[in-house]
Amino acid sequence: MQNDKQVVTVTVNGGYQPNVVTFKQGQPAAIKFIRTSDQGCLGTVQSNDFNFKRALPLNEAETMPVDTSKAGEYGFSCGMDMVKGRIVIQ
Ligand SMILES: [Cu+2]
Repeated sequence: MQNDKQVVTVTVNGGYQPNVVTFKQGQPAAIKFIRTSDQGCLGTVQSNDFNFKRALPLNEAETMPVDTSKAGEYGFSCGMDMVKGRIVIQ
């Protein structure tokens, strides 16, 4: 179906896996973050591009809606902006 929601799960375990997520422009999308390890400084995830900032309790999913109306490259990161991931909308 054309308007199926695109949901990608990103595992947070000292880094982001995957750390590049691709979505189709114009279709509803979200990233589901699941932090499975308290390694590193990844207890918060944020995206200035999508006006999102959320704590990530261990082993609980947090969903970030992604606005796919404009093609381009966007980012997310840990709370200190050190560990980064990319979102590609095309
Ligand atoms: Cu950090």
